[in-house]
Amino acid sequence: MQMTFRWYGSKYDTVTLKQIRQIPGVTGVISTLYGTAPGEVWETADILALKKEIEDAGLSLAGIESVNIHDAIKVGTPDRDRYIDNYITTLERLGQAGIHMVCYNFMPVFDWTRTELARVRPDGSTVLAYTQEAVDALNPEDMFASISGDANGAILPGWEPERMAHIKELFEMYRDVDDEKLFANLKYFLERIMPVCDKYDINMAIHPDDPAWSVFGLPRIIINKENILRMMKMVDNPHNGVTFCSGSYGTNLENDLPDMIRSLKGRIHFAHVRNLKFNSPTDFEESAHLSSDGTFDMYEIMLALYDIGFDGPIRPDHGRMIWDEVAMPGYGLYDRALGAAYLNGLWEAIDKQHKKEEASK
Ligand code: DNO
Repeated sequence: MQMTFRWYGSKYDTVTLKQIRQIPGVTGVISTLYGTAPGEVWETADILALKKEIEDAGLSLAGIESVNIHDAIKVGTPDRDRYIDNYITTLERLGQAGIHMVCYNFMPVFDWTRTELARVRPDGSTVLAYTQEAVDALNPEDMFASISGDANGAILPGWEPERMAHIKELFEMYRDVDDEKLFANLKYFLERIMPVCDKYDINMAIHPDDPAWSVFGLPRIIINKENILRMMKMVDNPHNGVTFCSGSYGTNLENDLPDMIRSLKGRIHFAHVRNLKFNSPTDFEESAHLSSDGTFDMYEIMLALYDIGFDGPIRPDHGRMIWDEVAMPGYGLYDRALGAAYLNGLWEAIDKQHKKEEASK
């Protein structure tokens, strides 16, 4: 595996590449052209400039998170092919620039959804949190207003104000889209992009829906083992793979994370590893990465990744806000750096133990 760190670009991020370079064991950056809208073709010059900036800082551009999918593709409207053509051009240009991993999601309307961006924990840190009761009590517009007011001035991925201004129309577009239709539209999209992925060896890594169930009545399909295996089979190409995000699949306590990882051998192209602390099955907060601070056994998650021979980029995920940092919720420097160091420590221990056992056989 390659330990990486998500970075939104010097125009948008409070964290600098120099700081990332100083986190022990972090060698790569996961980035994007954050200013581009879903559906736009990415300019080669912008891709190369991003890559150069990262390489000049002594890091590698280990993949893109995300090249977002236009709603026309998810809904399957008659103009979807135009947007797929644009997507293919972007992939071609990324491939030509030597980038081989692209993370995306197929969530209708919103990307990930949280109901609080700064829940205070007993140690005074603040964290992202979700409680189903709050979602049930709100409509999507109110939710957007409450979330954007708490974002420390940052634009949250998937909650771009331009898109949210059309939230009613977006909901209207998805009125006739159910799970089956969404699966069919995903299949159509994947079948069209696989040739370019084969040509440039680009691993597509779909991000799970977060939380892993329907919110506001919208269909959500990338939520559990059964559905992702269905997705792998429906377009059975090794470039059709997943981002294994423990914090997203983990929102549903019925998802057995290590078992899911083992069932996806060869198809996990990117890993987001973080913990969650559940207060009830529908109320959780994003605790520190450490197992004992949350509900998941992080050792078992890392062991499963090790056992399947995972060799792609991995990153710590949302961090707490600690030490008075002011940053995009979930994406400050300090707690994610602690997360990276912890995950590297688990990996080193697992690797050494494994090698010792092999040597004594
Ligand atoms: C949340 C992230 C997601 C993810 C997208 C991928 O912090 O993990 O926004 O980047 O769903 O397209």
